[in-house]
Amino acid sequence: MLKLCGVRISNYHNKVRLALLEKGVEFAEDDTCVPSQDAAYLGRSAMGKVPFLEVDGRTLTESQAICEYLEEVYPERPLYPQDPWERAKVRELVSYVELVSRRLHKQAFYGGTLSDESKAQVERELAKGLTALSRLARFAPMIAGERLTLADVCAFVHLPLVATVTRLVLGRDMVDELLPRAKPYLTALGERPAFRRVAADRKAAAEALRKR
Ligand SMILES: N[C@@H](CCC(=O)N[C@@H](CS)C(=O)NCC(=O)O)C(=O)O
Repeated sequence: MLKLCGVRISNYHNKVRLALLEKGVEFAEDDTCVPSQDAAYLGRSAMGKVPFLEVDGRTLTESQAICEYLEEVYPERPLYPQDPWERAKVRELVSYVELVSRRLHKQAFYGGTLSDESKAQVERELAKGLTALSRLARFAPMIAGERLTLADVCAFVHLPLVATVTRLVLGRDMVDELLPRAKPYLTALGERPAFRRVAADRKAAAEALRKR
């Protein structure tokens, strides 16, 4: 039995959770695992991060590695196309923006301050990434074409977060400005049962955190 460990406010955790749900893979969950540098925790997650997947007593970290593993072991409801080129194009679509925007989290969520220079650099890189994404994204109706892929899963968990942090730190919603087609697409995606469920659970987890 698989067990997904992490927290439901994490976009990476939600990426794996959505992949599991959309693929129809049975899994257990421990949504109380918070990142930690304790030795015991590091034995389960070498970087001390979430999420990680427990598989028969072994653990696997890194959301992308986990999703690729799931794809190989549970190919029945694929989240990648068959064609190698199209598969690569799905991977390309998930590469451009999220990690860059993460550099804004320190100021957006953790009370830190970024220098104007750092902010300007992130803003420039994000503008490039979002513009590139707007060139490649098909929205037909899914981001890579007709069928749901892991790129949609990633878009759903990452793009709203990018929008939030750019609004909070840079004073502009860069997703709305540079990828305006994302909004109706994300709304439609959010109507799929698995996506609706993960979004509702993320909201509940965020509210619970605020009340603490
Ligand atoms: N590349 C990793 C990133 C995981 C990650 O950064 N998770 C965050 C929570 S959203 C975390 O555990 N942060 C704690 C830390 O950086 O120590 C993945 O894709 O799984």
